[in-house]
Amino acid sequence: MSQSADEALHRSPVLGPVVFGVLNVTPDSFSDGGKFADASAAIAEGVRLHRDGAHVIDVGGESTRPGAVRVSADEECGRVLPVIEGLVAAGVPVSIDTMRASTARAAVNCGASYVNDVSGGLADESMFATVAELNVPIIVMHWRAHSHEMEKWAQYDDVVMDVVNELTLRVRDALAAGVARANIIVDPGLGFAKDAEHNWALLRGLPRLVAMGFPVMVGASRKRFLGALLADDEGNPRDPFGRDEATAVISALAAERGARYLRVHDVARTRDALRVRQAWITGGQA
Ligand code: PMM
Repeated sequence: MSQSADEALHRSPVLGPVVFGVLNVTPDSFSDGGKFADASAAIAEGVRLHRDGAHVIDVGGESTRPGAVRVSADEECGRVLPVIEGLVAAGVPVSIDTMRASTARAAVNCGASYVNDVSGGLADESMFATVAELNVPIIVMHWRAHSHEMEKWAQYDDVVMDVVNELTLRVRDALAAGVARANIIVDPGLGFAKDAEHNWALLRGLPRLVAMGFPVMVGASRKRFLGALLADDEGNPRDPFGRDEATAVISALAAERGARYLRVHDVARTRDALRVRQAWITGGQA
């Protein structure tokens, strides 16, 4: 997608947010792990998500689920680069979900047009300088620690204020490294060193994140706090695939409160929810 097309999409309150379709090329992601470990199956899934209405496919080769251990850079690149090449060849815009500058560079060289760094530049000190040089948009997510130890960092005074303050520091470092202001997207990082209460507070406080002055991405899709919300009478959490309607509702509500990017697994349901919102705004006019 060209920069101008993307801008047209994410600046219009009527057309609504840019939708990123999640494509985890990992054996162990919490909701879709293992399904797309083979490159051709992953490419076919990315093309399907694009047809469902994803503007961009977010390709990740390293699981970030709570407790996950890291994979090597070679392993990560071996997983994602063939998939990115295949999607780009099929005309599908791609984002690379990585914490490594070297993987980001290789992915952009293969045609990826966004870098999605869940560590907000903290895991690899050369990430921001690399992205500045590559001159692509970067999602700077709020993050405190790697997945194997993030749960012990889920402590906040006022989670919205703390996340805004910490993201402000990350953005400051990105700008200092030469990342263009127009290339910065921020993300509260739902579920990353956050429990359910923190996630709901961040969604409720979304306008305070929007007030930072950067487009905001929300990634609530299939996350554990939705499983807990939708638990059965015995308290068993809803399984990840049963969380897609809840995710779609969050997509519409988040768009209403100013989110400009949504990262979801079930693109079709989110696009439907956004169409309902659009019809609501326009009174049903096309
Ligand atoms: N969540 C996950 C992975 N990458 N990227 C951004 N920007 N925001 C998120 O909330 C986010 C992310 C974890 O979810 P997954 O295992 O379903 O990909």
